[in-house]
Amino acid sequence: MTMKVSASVVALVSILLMLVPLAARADEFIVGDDQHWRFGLNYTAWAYEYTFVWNDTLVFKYDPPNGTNIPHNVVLFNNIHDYDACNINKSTLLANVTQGAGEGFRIRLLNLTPYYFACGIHEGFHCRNGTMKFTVITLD
Ligand SMILES: [Cu+2]
Repeated sequence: MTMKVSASVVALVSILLMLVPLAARADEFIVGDDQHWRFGLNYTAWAYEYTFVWNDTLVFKYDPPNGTNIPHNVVLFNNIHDYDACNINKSTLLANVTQGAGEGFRIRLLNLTPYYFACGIHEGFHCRNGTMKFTVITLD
């Protein structure tokens, strides 16, 4: 009996220890690093440089419209087909042109299915011609 309890405790502690690194991690990534969210940066290449795990946070930073800059937003596609084709009319708006200001627009990665991000400005022009699109696969 004593041996059985001890074995159970050891097993439980082992499981908890395995969970600790995941529970403890909640890294933040500024999309595009110091380049932020802008027309022309290759965000697919940017995303390849990192490994994203459950509960990490992406931060999209971009200036609100001020009369001279190029505004951006953040959209999410449901599937790779609409992502590949930059079908903005099939996407969901996550953050409008003003929400990237200040601390930026933040999204926690809580889905283990792929995320298909893009900028939806000018009916997909930024997505198609500005390489403002990237996929994130979140590991658990
Ligand atoms: Cu844009």
